[in-house]
Amino acid sequence: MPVIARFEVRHRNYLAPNGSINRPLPAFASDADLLISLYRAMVLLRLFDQKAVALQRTGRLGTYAVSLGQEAVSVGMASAMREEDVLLPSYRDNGALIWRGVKLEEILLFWGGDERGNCFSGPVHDFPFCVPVGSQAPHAAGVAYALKLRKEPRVAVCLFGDGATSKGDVYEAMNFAGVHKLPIVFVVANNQWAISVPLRLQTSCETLAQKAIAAGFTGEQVDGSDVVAMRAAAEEAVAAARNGKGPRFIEAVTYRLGDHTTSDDASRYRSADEVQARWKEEPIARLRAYLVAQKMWGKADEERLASECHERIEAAVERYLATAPRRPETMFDHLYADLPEVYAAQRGELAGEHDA
Ligand SMILES: Cc1ncc(C[n+]2csc(CCOP(=O)(O)OP(=O)(O)O)c2C)c(N)n1
Ligand SMILES: [Mg+2]
Repeated sequence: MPVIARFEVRHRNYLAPNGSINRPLPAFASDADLLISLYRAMVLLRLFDQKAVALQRTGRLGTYAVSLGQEAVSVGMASAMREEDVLLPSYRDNGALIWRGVKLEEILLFWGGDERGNCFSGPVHDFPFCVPVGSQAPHAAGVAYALKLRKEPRVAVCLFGDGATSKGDVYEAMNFAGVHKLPIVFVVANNQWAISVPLRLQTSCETLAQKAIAAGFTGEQVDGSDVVAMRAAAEEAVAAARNGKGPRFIEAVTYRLGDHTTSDDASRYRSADEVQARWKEEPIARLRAYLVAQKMWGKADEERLASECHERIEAAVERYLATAPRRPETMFDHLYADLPEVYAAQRGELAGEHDA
């Protein structure tokens, strides 16, 4: 029987785990300022995560999901977007939000249970954190459809995890995007785990990138612990989508070095040896090794960066803790243009109780 179709999936990597170069770097890597800004963003995110966990452990923050080990994914993606592009993040994409101008105290507010955190300082057209797994994918396809109808040269960037790739929402969104050649980039942060479910129980595919083939567009696998590779893949995919070439799919292969969230204890379902081995690949030490070898970065820079991050984080925490909670009756405020009588009564009751 004749072969009627053949497909291939490419893997992109530039920096080896020890910071040496595996293949010629993309053009942007000659811009030391850009590489350093990616490095700074990843370090800020890691230190901010540490502080957020400390706040949660001392009862001053709700559940929180760290990006430990996968900082390069959200930072690399966001760095290739334009302000007018639209970000549709999951709950683990703080790196992208911060890059796009969301304040640290706004992120803390949201995870502290205050919806005002979603009314953030990033682009107003960006979407809020999405906690229901994969449900941002159909939203993203809808956004991209609107951008195409309006003939606006903007791109929707949708981030989700490996677990989300088993959801109908993600397949449906990808299929729709392929049919209509929408300006959208789907990015899966394949961190090998969906809470306690390992990748081998998520799919029997060799790659997640190949899932794009069924939707009729290109899927690429990228070393998601190599921020240079993430940025390069993002640049190409965002440019293709902006230039009318339709959707792209990026599988960022990385590893979740931390617990799923502060409500999880990963030591109950995976070995310390597995985690230890993966620490050798993590993105921050990798880029630092490259920058130091190129004499772009040194010990004094590292110390200055640590103290700058520390000050910025502490100031944000102070502003967060000083924010007075909303009055409970405000929970009714954005439900209806005209609040039905039954809710108006409840609102009044709560307001009264609160004053009492
Ligand atoms: C629709 C839905 N089902 C279940 C959950 C509970 N849940 C929260 S995170 C998660 C795992 C998601 O894993 P993955 O997509 O790999 O993202 P990661 O947490 O690894 O970033 C699950 C099942 C949820 N939030 N939403
Ligand atoms: Mg995952």
